[in-house]
Amino acid sequence: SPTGAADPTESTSEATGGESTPAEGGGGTIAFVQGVQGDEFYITMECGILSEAEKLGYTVETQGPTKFDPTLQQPIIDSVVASSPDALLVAPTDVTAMQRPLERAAESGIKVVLVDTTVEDPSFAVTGIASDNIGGGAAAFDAIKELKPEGGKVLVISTDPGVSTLDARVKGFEEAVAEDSAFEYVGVQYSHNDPATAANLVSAALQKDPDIVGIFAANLFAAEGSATGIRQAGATDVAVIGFDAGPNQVEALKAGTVQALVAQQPFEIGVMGVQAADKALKGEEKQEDIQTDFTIITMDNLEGEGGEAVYKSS
Ligand code: T6T
Repeated sequence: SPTGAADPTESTSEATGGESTPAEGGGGTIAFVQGVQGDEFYITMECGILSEAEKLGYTVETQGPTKFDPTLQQPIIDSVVASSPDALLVAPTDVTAMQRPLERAAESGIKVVLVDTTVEDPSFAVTGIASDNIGGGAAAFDAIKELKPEGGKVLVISTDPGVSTLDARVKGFEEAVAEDSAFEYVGVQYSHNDPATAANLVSAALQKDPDIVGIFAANLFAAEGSATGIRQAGATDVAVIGFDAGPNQVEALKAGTVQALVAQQPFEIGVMGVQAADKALKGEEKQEDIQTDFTIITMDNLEGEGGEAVYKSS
């Protein structure tokens, strides 16, 4: 659940493990602040962070807000600053609201690495590591086009404006639709990262425009809700393209409620985040931003290598 009701508010993982001696140059602490608790994307990222932290000898403390909401994330950042970790890996929940809190973290001497999302002016950060989100949005449109070559109306379900990744995906999708006169864009609706809201938005949109042929659900919870909305509306012929490929998304693909997934690389983002923090702590305070790849997954390549389906960002 995106509210993560069953999850503890904080989890601490001793990545170095009991008695082991920290690797040379490591031995410090890294705070990881997720966009939201209980999100398989950030859980997978945490696995990458823990794995690399163990290799490099860091201890990791993971926390996340119960909702994808800057008013809940800001106090977590403030308490992280008070606890003075060596580095902070963070997925900011809003480009504007999280700017000052994260700047303050950097000003206090913490090496800040932005993972997944970013803020308006990330110049205080060591680096930002994120998917090619514009490319992912464009690829989602290509997937709809492949499934619905005759064209028609298309809808986007996002979470909230101001989330850098989601805004980029929507932009990439919108630009691609605008170039194809066979398709008509009926707009973007915001679900506040809540699957039930996404389901209601999709049902209402299908009532208004029963001839919608495709929906781009721009993150995990948007996809979960969109699939439900389509089922409730009995509109089984609508193509749904989801972003992210957690276990539930793969199940939805197999069940046929979602036709394609844009899979990011959250584990790798976590690994690279720790490597960037480590390099910053060893003196490389400014590093190039890193753009990670994504893969379009359909039933055709789900079981295979997916070789030709890997989109390399240019
Ligand atoms: O899609 C990911 C992430 O990239 C985005 O910034 C927020 O939503 C997810 O965490 C999926 O729920």
